[in-house]
Amino acid sequence: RFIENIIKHPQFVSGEYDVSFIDTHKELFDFIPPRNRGNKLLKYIANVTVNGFPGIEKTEKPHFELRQVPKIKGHRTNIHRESFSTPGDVWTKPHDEKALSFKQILDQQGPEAVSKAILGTKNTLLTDTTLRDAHQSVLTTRLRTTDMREIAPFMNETMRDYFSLEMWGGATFDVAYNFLKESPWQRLRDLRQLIPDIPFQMLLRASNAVGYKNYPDNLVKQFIKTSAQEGIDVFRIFDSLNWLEALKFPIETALGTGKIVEGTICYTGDILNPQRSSLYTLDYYVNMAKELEALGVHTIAIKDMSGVLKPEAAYQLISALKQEVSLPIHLHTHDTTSTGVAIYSRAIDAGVDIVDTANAALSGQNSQPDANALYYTRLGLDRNINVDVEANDIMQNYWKETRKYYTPFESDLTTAWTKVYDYEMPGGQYSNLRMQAQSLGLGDRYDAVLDMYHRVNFLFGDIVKVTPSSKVVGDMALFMVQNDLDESSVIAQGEALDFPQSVISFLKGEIGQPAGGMNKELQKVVLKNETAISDRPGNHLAPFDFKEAEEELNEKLYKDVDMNSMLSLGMYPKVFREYLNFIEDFGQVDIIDTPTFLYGMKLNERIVVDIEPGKTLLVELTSIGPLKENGTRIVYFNLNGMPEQVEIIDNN
Ligand code: 3PY
Ligand code: ZN
Repeated sequence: RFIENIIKHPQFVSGEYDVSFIDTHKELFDFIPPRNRGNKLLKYIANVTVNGFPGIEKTEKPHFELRQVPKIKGHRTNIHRESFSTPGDVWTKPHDEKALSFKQILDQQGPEAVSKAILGTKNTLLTDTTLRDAHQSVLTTRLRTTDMREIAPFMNETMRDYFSLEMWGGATFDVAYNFLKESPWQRLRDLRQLIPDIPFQMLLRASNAVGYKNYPDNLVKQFIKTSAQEGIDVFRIFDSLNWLEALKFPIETALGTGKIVEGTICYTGDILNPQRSSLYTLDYYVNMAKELEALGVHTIAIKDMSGVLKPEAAYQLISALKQEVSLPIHLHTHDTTSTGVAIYSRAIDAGVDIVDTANAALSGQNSQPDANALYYTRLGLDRNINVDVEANDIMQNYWKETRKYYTPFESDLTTAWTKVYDYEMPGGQYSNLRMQAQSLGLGDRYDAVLDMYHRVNFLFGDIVKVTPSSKVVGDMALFMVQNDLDESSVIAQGEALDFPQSVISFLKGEIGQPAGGMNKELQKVVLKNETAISDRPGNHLAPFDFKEAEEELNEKLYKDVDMNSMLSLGMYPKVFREYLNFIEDFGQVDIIDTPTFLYGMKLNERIVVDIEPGKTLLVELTSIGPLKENGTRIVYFNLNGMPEQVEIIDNN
């Protein structure tokens, strides 16, 4: 790198150098790995202590109780499994060390063997979403890897019978870089190491991968391959318009990895109410499931992202699917209306194979239903779920305390909300849209925005609403409320209006084709002279240039450029570059405990940071200097007993 830095230097290239060239150009040494991690860490702590954390109102660091981290050894000796040997007991399959977990079946016998094993299980299986959708829904995706790592060995031990842990994908990828300043790839690697026995599941937004727009085919393909290599076992693949054409390519690619591919159908409308829609009928869902089965997927998921599936609809839908397709059926819902457990219970009556639950402490509201609540609901009935209720109770204590760290990121959907049946809005969107409305000065008209969200859905021809199509509906609703438009005036005045970019993109066909086709009148006024596409957006995108990405990263990274970094740059160029700059300034902050990461330190507080195995830093904040004229402050620490100081800009 040193030689490369010299020969690429503009002054060297132009021949304008002399013997002092190396001494006077410090940047030539930029290949040296960043040293002094301790000092960078202090800089981060000083900065968050003085300036606060984005999205958190600046307060004194709250007091948190010491968190009990359950240990496997203690657990094994403390818990008497014999106490489960009563009728209706979930342990129809005793926790036998010799019994293969689904991870072991997958690794040893392949994905088809997993499908068969699922179908051969008497009870309904579980996917735990605590590490992905649960915190995405109730804590705005802010759960940090360090808080997952602590409890991971216990999860591995006590959730061994689960079908999978959903722990990656969806919004977790960009939020990790953007807000938590940590690498999602590192999360995957760390957890994989700590949880070797349970399949890892990710949510893949078809060709939008883990982003909000269609990516070039070569980028999507490589992303799927690398995710599989890094530890993903189950790809839950959905398209935000349920468009089969968009699902084929990522499904075929994922099938090529030898992992489990879950063909996913987003549930929309209401099969119990034929007046609601002529599109989303029972036949529509059964047909789509058959089409997915024909593509060779291993399981079928019904993804009720907004929590609008009613218990009786779940019964009818799962019954029909169990009859018409021969694959395991996996049901996902959100507890927004508070009917989640009832939905799953009826789905179990209908023979559903797997359902998605979360740990009690991160369940309910707009998250998934609690696993233990479902277990107790099913007691005395023929089919229950495979769950260790006692282990879940122990984990609940851990998650309950952990959740308190993230209070500022709590969703405001804290109560049951049956209005979601009308609005059909994914739970995660509710708070985001409210924030968007506030930033546009529409905070006091939020009810009008919600109502417009419902109307825009029908203006668009009644579409599936989930990332990213849900954002298009939200953006259009805000635009129409802001400009006092309704369904007819938006068409009448449309030629003269500048529509939001996401709406233009949707009507151009860039996120795909909705089940009922586009609203042609609207399309005409929104697109003006531009033309729409009706085939796969990937057909129109130039391939991603991996070579160029490698060259750019070579300049920035202090290690060999790996595929993970190139993929991150390809999907999130701005976010990833900012992350690299942050790391340059503050080092690897994922090793800091969450209270300190979010709230900084109190005066005279001491913390311990494990910087690497066997290397610990003892940090004490000793004082904060006065504000200087240049807007900076000196913050004083003891680092392993030695005085240290860092200067930071005070942004207050
Ligand atoms: C996501 O795409 O992140 C979702 O959770 C959709 O439901
Ligand atoms: Zn979900």
